[in-house]
Amino acid sequence: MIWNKDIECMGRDAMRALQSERLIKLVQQVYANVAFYRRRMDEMGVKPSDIQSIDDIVKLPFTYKTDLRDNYPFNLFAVPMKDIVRVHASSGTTGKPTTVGYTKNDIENWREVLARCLTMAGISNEDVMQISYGYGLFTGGLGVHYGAENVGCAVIPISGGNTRRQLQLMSDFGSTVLACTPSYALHLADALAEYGYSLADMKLKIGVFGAEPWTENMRLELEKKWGIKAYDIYGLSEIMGPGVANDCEAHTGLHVHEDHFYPEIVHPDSKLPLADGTEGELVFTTLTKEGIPLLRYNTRDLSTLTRDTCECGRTLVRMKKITGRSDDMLIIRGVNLFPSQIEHVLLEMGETSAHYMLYVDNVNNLDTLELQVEMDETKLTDTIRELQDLSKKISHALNSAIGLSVKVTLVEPKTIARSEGKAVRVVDRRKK
Ligand code: DLL
Repeated sequence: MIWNKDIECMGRDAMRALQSERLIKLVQQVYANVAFYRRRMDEMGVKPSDIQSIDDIVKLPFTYKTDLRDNYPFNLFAVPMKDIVRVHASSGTTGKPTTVGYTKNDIENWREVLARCLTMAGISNEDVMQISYGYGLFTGGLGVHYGAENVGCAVIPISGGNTRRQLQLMSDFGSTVLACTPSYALHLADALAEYGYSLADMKLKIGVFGAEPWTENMRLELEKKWGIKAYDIYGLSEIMGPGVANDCEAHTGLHVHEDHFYPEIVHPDSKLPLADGTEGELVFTTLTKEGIPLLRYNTRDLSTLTRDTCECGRTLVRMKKITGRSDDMLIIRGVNLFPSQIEHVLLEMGETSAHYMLYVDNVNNLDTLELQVEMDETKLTDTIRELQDLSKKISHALNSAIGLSVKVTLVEPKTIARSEGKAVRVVDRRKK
């Protein structure tokens, strides 16, 4: 069991002292090693010596996803490549992903916070853990994997997809923990009977679900369907990956590992800090990260913070379950998708017009995408073969750009509704 009581139950003053010490060091480090931050701080007239305690964090510049894109791939790294031992990536707003790098210490800290999360969820070395988050550039699979090994679980690194095999191995190997997105967990539960299984064939006790927003009702539903205890794990690749926060058995918010990731809530428009209990954009500063340390990274996730001691005894600040986002990012089967990525692919191909509408549905608890796109007036054709070929070509290009399969339907010019204000390009028909 990894419960770092010294940190997780630390008194507020001691935690603030630790955060202050770490912030001072961090600011010196990024000012010296990251040209982007040096420039930003110079522009704002802030010197590293102006940062004397964690309260001074409000003097520092924010960082946005676009800053990672503009510094693609490695310009925000604060150490030379020889000190980087791993690279991960997630969706950017256009063609380029956002890339992050980890040093050995970063991986060690990640293993530690993840192990704390899993322990919070009651997982121990007695458990057999089926990790059905995707392995690869996405942080879900490998991130949870290292933490589960740290706790001493028997890890089954099955990765995502292939429902039949997921259920077969869950039954044969006696998995006691399932780690995947909540929507996939629901899909697997509903598929049990179809593949000839019942709950009696399974030993599942605990679910560690995250990577997409889900409600408390969905949590209760998953607990009922599987007969398990379900926990919420939160994180994002820019800050570390899964394991930034997790809920405990009280389910009254997710404990943020604030000795590594300092959270703030800011107003979505003014970007001014908001008091505990008020909803706004969640912002994190990485207090210990070496590879790609970030100052005040605006996640665009909406939440609130509370600093009361939890009934589990942990004093770590809690964030409420994410209620939504302040931008247009969609999460499809755990994969982040910006509508602008679709537009980017269409424009790059130049074979259709740029008028499109994306329909998001949920069929058997799996998200599906259909893209309707208007034909180019100058390239109209009635030949079915040509239409099919073009749809396939677009679908293929989208798949390789965004990693999701999209059904493409070509429609006649001027058939997609034009909007008078902001263009409406996405119709999300998934039930919330
Ligand atoms: O989704 C990391 C992760 C993997 C978290 C596995 C949990 C489990 P990204 O691909 O960078 O990283 O996407 C990060 O996903 O800003 C949120 O909008 C959303 N998100 C992640 N976890 C949760 C959660 C991973 N528990 C983005 N609840 C974040 C709600 C979540 N939204």
